[in-house]
Amino acid sequence: MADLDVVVVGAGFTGIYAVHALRSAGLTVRAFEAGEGIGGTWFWNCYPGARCDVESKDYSYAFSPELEQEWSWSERYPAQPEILRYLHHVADKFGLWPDLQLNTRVTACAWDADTSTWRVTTEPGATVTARFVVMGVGNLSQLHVPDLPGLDTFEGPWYHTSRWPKEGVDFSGQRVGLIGTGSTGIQIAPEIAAVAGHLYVFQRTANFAVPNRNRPWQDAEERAFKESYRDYRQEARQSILGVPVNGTGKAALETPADEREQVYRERWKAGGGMPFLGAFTDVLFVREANDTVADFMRDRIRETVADPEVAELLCPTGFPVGAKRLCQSDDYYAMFNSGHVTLVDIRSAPLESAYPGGLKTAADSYELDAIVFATGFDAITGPLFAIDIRGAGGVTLREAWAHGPRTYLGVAAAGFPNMFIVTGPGSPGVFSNMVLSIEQHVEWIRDCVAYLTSHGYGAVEATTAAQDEWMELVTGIAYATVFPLADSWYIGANIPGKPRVFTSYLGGVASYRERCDAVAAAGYEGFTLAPAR
Ligand code: N01
Repeated sequence: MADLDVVVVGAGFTGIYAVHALRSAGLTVRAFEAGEGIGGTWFWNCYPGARCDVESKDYSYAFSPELEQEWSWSERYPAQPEILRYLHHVADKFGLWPDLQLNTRVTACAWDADTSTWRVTTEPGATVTARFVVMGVGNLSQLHVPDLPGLDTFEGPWYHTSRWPKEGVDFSGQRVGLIGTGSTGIQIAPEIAAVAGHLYVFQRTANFAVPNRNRPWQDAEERAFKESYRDYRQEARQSILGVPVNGTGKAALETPADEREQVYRERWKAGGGMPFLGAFTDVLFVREANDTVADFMRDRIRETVADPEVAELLCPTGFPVGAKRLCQSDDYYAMFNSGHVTLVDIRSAPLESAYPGGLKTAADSYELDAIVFATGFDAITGPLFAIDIRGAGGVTLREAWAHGPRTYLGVAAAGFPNMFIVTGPGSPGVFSNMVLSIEQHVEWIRDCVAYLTSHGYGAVEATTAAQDEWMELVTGIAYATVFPLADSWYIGANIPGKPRVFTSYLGGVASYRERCDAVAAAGYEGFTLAPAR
């Protein structure tokens, strides 16, 4: 008999809700969390400026109307400390702490076919058995520090944004080098610039950023969304991205240029990325339509940045808007108008090495007191591969996915019975409001486990045929869009040697939910169910 019904790996938004949902279904469950606190991505990414780019009214659990009503978000886009406070509140309210085990990294999971259980090993070597494992490891938890020659000789401190010191860092008056201009780099740069003596931003690829227009919620706004929360959540479930977006319903290429410009201007004024991506029906499917957004955004950069050469360097080219995560900032571009901020183009003169006093590019040397890496993550598969997962016949997940991840519905993988992945490859995951997708996955997994238990089954495994069919669908949809047209982490392009495959389901959260529900209603079609031993 297994020690537990379910082991959950991670105590972020997934692990916290999984413990609550599975426990409420009468299962014994424990979440193991490597960090010394709960919160997952919001625990680790505590760098200055860390803030969610999905509105707080959306980026929150929907499972409890009471929670929804009692919690007050202070701002439109929640900052990292507030999200962490919210998650603590959830853990307190639902009494989850006894089943959230912190400071415990899961290092290995091995399937035992004789007993239909997983043997889960945690650092420093304790083991526990469970009927099921739920991977709530997140998509962006395995950080990436580029292999930079000489970094060990650098005499100052260096930091990765995803392991920011909890006590903070004082950059007052210092010369700071920031490498990376993705969502993270764009968020942290103005915060560093506000105190540093000089900030050097090392940019390899310019990125699109739209204004946040962050602000406190007005009482009347909060009252309004709380009054209609049930309907609003339902609307979110029926959307594409998991957030209701007010699109025009028209194609950009069939809209007169002045009308299109007006739509973009309104959205620029209102702030937020999703309204841009959802403004017209063809923006994410037709490159020429996407170019109309890109041109508009490049014009805003040129309008904001005083030095025309710097402005041109900051103008993204070569990939569609949204194909790399659309960044949000109210002050990133304007920051380059300060005399103490320098944009260093490492596309034309690559970063070569660190030396005791700073960083060296092919063109110049930069004397620095500190270096900040905002260089992202070995995304999606990285956090799963960090665990030695061995399924049927001892095959590792790494071996099974050597040419890229393969799943059925994003939640299960052939060869790995009784293992569920939350917001993994093959799901809408990173292309959706994560909290909404997490709740949908966790509830589907809870219902699946309940079904197996009540029908006398002990094991569930995706068939290879169902998995192949699903991945073909996922790939077919993805390559009909502009998303695979960028060298992004979505496609694995940011990690040298990683297979370049696009594995997110882009059909939208509504159709995805429908399919998952249909599979369940048909007695878990596409899965092999084995009797309990
Ligand atoms: O990471 P990234 P991130 N030499 O991979 C550069 C979420 N998020 O942490 O583009 C020099 O996007 C790299 O350059 P290039 C969100 O989903 C959300 O910023 O590869 N540069 C790029 O500029 C996001 O997409 C929020 O040429 C190197 C940067 O580092 C995801 O997290 C906030 C390099 C990495 O950008 C990841 O964002 C923050 C090298 N060797 C994050 N290697 C919000 O909700 C990499 N780079 C607002």
